[in-house]
Parts: sequence; C-alpha cells; structure tokens
Amino acid sequence: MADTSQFDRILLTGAAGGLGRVLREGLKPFARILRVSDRAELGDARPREEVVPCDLADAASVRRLLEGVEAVVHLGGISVEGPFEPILQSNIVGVYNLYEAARRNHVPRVVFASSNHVTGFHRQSDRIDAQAPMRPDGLYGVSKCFGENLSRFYFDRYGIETVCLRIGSSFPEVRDRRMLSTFLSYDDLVELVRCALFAESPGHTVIYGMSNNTAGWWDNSKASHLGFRARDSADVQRPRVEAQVPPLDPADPAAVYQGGAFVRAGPFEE
Ligand code: NAI
Ligand code: 15L
Repeated sequence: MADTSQFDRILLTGAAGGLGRVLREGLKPFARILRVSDRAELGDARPREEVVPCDLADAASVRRLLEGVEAVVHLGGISVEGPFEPILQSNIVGVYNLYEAARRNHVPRVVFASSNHVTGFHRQSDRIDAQAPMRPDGLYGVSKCFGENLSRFYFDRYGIETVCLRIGSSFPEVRDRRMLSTFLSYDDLVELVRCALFAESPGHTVIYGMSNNTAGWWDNSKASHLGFRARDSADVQRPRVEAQVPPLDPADPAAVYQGGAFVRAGPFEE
C-alpha cells in the first residue's frame, strides 16, 4: 500500500460514537467508499458512504459487514469500565467475530482501537513503551488485552496486519490533570489512523495514541516506522486546567496509576 493511494473501501466500526463521529469525516479522503457501522443510529448515508448497521456480537452479520472491504478501522465496543457481560459480548466476542470475518473475507489490514487501560496499573512515575508488561486496570482493559493478543495471533497465523492504537484520552479538550499526560487531540487522532492505514508493512505494531504532551508517560520509539508525528500538545491547556481542576490527593490510586479513576472503578457485579 503506497502512501499516496486511496483505498477502495474502508470499514469504520463504532461510527456513531465520539471518535467514530470524528473519523467518519476524517477518513473520507482515504477511501472511495467509507462503510460506516454501529449498533446505534447512524442517520442517512452521506456522500461516498455506505451505512451498514451491525451488532458486533452477531458473527454472521459481522462476516457480511466485512465483505468487499480493504481495511478496517475498528472502534466499536464498550469504551469504559463496567459489568462483564456487555464487555464480553461487544469487546471479546465482537473482536473475535471481526478477525474471523477479516480472515474469511481476505481483509489485509485492521487498525484496532485499543486503550491505555491495557497498561493502566503501571505507575504515573514510570515511563513505559509497548514492550512493558500488560497491566490492565479493569475488565475493560482486559478485553483490550484480548483484542491485542488476538490480533497478534491473526498476524502470526494468517498474516492479517494490525496496528493497535493504545489511545490515551481523545476528547475535544483536556478535562483534568491526568489528561495533561494522556491527551490525544482529534486532529492527531486522524493523523495517527492515517499513518496506521498507509504504513508500509507494519506487521503487528502497538503504538500509544497521544499528542506531543511534555508530561506524557509513553515512549513510542519502537513504533517510529509508522511515521506518526503529533502536531498538538496538551501543554497549551495546562494553565486553564490547573486553574479549574484541583489536584487529587497524591495517595489516591487515581493519582498513582496511569489508568486514573479506572483503577478504582467497580465492582459492578454482586
Ligand atoms: P464510544 O463509546 O463513544 O463509541 C463506541 C461505539 O461502539 C458506540 O457508538 C457503540 O454503539 C458501539 N458499540 C458498542 N458495542 C457494540 C456492538 N456490540 N456492536 C456494534 N457497535 C457497538 O467510544 P469512543 O470514545 O468513540 O471510543 C472509540 C473506541 O476507541 C473504543 O473502542 C474505545 O475503547 C477506544 N478508546 C477511546 C478512547 C477515548 O479517549 N475516546 C481512549 C482509549 C480507547
Ligand atoms: C478509554 O479507554 C476510554 O475509552 C475513554 O472514554 C477515556 O476514559 C480514556 O480511556 C482515558 O483513559 O482517559
């Protein structure tokens, strides 16, 4: 895949979500047709779009969803910590269905929205890279570990390339002090996904999704072959955030660990 070429058809799952709405526009230049999917309402198809509703937990539907697709940007799933059953269906069964459908439909590349919560129980005082041990901070993080490991298996066994994006915090603006380290601007998100789609032979690569934040905890040097260069930084928002958001008690686990409040979420089951 050359850097300047367009894909014929890209599938975007989770297209009704927060990041899906951003990438629904942001991916348009890269494909003749963008197929957008979600189990939530997506509205009418826009120019150069196909709208295909689908529940990721339904294997037969997911198999049809990937027909005729050259690349998948997989955002669909539960995006926060919570009870196990929905995470099981959307993130574990769902990602398995997606990779099985990719294998059967000969889809060569997936960009997988993983999460910083795969390593959320590393300390904020640590700098880590993608080879640091997985230390998920909840069931949601565990489900993203499953997705990353499944994608590794599908590369080693079937040659399906995946770039796993361990996204930090991608929102319109920095909301709290932790996000001064984890922030990924929407423009940088689009650029990161572009790099993941067009990189020459990425094989199986894991990269943290963050802007150029001075306080960042993650070293992406082992993913430099993707060519991702963040243009934005949380730093410019620091004065506003520090004026508006009081610091946490330093002993609060949310201030100690990279996963923030996720490390103390739940339990959700009796
Ligand atoms: P979101 O919760 O706004 O969107 C997720 C979408 O997935 C929703 O539209 C939902 O309807 C859909 N979905 C859930 N289960 C489904 C199923 N079984 N079948 C079909 N669709 C299903 O989340 P957001 O913020 O847009 O995140 C997108 C992806 O990026 C998620 O996978 C999330 O885990 C990941 N991520 C996001 C981060 C962020 O800062 N926004 C940080 C780290 C990871
Ligand atoms: C995530 O994985 C979530 O999807 C997102 O909603 C944020 O909570 C983000 O991590 C974060 O760590 O800020």
